[in-house]
Amino acid sequence: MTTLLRPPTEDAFTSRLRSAAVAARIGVWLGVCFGVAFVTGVISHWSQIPSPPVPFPSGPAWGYRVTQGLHVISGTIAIPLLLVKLWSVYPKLFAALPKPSRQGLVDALERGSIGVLVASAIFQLASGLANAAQWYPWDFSFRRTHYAMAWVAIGALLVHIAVKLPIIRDVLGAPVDDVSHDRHNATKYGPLSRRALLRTTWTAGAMAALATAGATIPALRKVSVFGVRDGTGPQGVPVNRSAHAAGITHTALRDDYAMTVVGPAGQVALTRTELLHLRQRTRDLPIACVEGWSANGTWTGVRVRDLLDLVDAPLGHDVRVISLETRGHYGRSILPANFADHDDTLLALELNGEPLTLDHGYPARLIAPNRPGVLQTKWVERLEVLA
Ligand SMILES: Nc1nc2c(c(=O)[nH]1)N[C@H]1C(S)=C(S)[C@@H](COP(=O)(O)O)O[C@H]1N2
Ligand SMILES: [Mo]
Repeated sequence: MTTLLRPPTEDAFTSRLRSAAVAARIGVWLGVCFGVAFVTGVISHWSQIPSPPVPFPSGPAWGYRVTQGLHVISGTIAIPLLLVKLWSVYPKLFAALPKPSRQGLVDALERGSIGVLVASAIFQLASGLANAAQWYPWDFSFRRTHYAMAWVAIGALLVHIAVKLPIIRDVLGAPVDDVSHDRHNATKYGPLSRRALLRTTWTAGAMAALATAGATIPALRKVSVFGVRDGTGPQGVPVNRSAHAAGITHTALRDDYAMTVVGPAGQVALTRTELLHLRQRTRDLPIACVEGWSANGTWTGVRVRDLLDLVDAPLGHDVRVISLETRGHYGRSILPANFADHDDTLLALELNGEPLTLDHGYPARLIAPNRPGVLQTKWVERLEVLA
């Protein structure tokens, strides 16, 4: 092998910034970000299980908006933190292979678990970022894969923390410039102190948070220069999938549109005018997309429970919501019983005082409290009470 191709050795890295003292301090906040993202991610996954064994709560109405906003914000903050942390421990990648001994085996296992941690963490952040940017350059199901990898990442993270705990304790208990855990030749001062490197990292994290938070916090909209969604759209609410993209422009505007409710007592079909003649209710409820943006709306329409009463549906049954859209993945959803019977769950006909625009789900769309946007089915044409 020529010298050009030979990888560097661990000793070739001499900056004293690449230290356990720096890595552990960033690691604490990285751990917080991954912890928040994991818990909120599990909540999001739960909310999307069609008929969950443990019912997903139908309140508070803003719950999913907060948890999913936190999910995307914490994941975004983790990106600069992870980059600096990887930089600070990068020399380890070139450490000599452990000797075949008992301790060597333990070292090898530890390094293997760090490999899994790094790979899964990068996968989670990269796939999550792409998802928040509505970019799906892959064939696998995002939700299933991101969820499965979350367990891999959190497991590897816990192992990593357990293994490193003695060092973490030591370096966090000592001043940041302490050198007792430094590699022996990592002594070179750079243009930056450790303290300044950490400050820069925290600033990068804060900027990452600001750059995305506007998608969910209206007051920050103007600062969120990198926000993929600016939080606006027709009727003051962003549009996720347009009527054109869903291919329902013609069917939604047909004169013979009717909403069919199917239940134990048979079925009832209602035109939009007939729906407008039923008792109307108005509710303030957010649309909170899994991709991280959210917006409040004032919705007016018929309570789903009132529609279920028309076909004598008893309380406590899940309802299948079917859209005019036949080609996407989100043309159907299951409305769990606790949502179907909820006083705030509407088949909305109006948004913010005007008839729904085609893009927001005209002639009628579902809106329920504490439900991920992806399940707030638009262009609804049929409700089926399930056994
Ligand atoms: N039929 C149908 N309904 C749908 C979708 C869809 O693709 N098809 N997208 C969902 C998603 S992902 C979101 S976030 C909300 C957004 O609603 P809005 O476009 O009115 O803001 O609609 C939901 N309802
Ligand atoms: Mo969404």
